[in-house]
Amino acid sequence: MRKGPQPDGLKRLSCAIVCPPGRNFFEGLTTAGLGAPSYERALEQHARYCEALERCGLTLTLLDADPCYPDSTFVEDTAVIAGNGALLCRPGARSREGEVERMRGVIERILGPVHAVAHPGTLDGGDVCEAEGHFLIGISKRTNEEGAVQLAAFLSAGGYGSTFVDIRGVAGLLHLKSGAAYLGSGRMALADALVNEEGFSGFETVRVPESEAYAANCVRVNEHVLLAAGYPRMEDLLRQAGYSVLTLDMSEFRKMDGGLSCLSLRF
Ligand code: CIR
Repeated sequence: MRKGPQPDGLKRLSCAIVCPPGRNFFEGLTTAGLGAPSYERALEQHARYCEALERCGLTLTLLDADPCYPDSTFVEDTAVIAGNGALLCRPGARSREGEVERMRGVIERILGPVHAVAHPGTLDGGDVCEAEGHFLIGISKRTNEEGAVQLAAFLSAGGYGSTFVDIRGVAGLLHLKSGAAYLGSGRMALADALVNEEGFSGFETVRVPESEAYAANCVRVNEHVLLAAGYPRMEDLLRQAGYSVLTLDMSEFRKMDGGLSCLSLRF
């Protein structure tokens, strides 16, 4: 594995949109079976997450918690931002559909007019993994083929290529990025469930230890990689590969099927 992979061609990120969990966060969707999250601990973990993004050099737009949508802290699912602008998603879960309307206003204030996925397409941002100008798009229980095609067309208009990765038959993955993270320099952190997927064949792989599959949802942000705390083998792998790793306690978000990437929209 090559060492010292900074800054390695990745586009520099400067902004992130974040939204803290609301008091009814525990009413969101989950399959984790890990019990109800503590609101106080989730708030604390979210605050540490925001600090970490700031340490990576990002300026944050911090939204108010939205009690109408208990999953709205997972802002990543509401939009895809590329060099040619933003595409509002159309979440695959009905209870999350309304989250995008507020995001439209927020993103338009920062980036100007946005495009939007239209019926019958569905798209969750968690299914979109950017690897230096090429986008891997997961077809999942949340993102359908029509949504993926609409995203691919939007990206193509901006000069970006894309590849579809069908994860509907892959057990245990809510979104593509539940099992994959682009680390820069052509290198992808991949959960076992995805290592044989054709779409990832061109990448050097950091294979996430099977017992630490949740750690696959790490996030490269400028000079650092954010990693969930409590996954020592993955942490060692990343440090040995030369990355500066910031670990963050994600226990309460994991209870709601959420990971590090979903808590922010970065651009
Ligand atoms: C959901 O089921 O939609 C939320 N409870 C979790 C969303 C996590 N988002 C992501 O992985 N991008």
